[in-house]
Amino acid sequence: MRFYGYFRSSAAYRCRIAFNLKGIAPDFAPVHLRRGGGEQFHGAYGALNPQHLVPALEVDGQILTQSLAIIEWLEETRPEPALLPKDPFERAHARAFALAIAAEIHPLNNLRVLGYLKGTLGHDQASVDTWYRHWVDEGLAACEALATRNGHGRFLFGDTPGLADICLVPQLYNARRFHCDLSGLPRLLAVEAAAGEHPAFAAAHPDRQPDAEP
Ligand SMILES: N[C@@H](CCC(=O)N[C@@H](CS)C(=O)NCC(=O)O)C(=O)O
Repeated sequence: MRFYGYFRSSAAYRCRIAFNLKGIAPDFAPVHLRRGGGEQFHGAYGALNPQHLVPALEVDGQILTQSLAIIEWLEETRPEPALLPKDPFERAHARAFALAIAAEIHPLNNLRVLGYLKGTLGHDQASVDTWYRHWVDEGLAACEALATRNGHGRFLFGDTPGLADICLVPQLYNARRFHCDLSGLPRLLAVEAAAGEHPAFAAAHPDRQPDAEP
């Protein structure tokens, strides 16, 4: 099993947490998203993932892409420990929370989107940062409300970590890098603190990856 990722990619970070929670350690193949115009576009990886995004997982002759699809595949092939609650309503809430991040916040602030705003449309860095923070602020405020209304326990949906927490922690890491104001998110920050004490989350942190850079 070979995992293609980049230390700062939050989508790859999600998968690393899931691998750690499931107790598996795939070989790691770094894909540098900035070097030489981005290794995601060229050479072997450019051909491996037609979307030119990380992560990807090579397993049993298959190439899996999209972090949530990779995590669902993991869940289906290695059900323990479970990453989704047992109750169908809770599962729907956990999936909705994960999608609120992975399908709503993250795509608007991806590297290629920020690059297009700055390079092609000619916005300056301050405008790009404003764009970034706008979608994070709005998106995380909604996540805080969802977590408060539907969640419970030490983690988002219970006392053990799951899919929603896996999406939350990397998004908060990104938000901090861009100096977003997180002060109105007490529930999310409490869950992040709980995750910080969990070895699966700690070991997945970008700073602890073999391709980490200052
Ligand atoms: N929805 C995809 C998003 C993947 C994605 O956007 N990856 C980013 C890094 S977090 C990337 O490879 N960006 C490269 C680029 O924008 O050129 C997933 O969840 O896997």
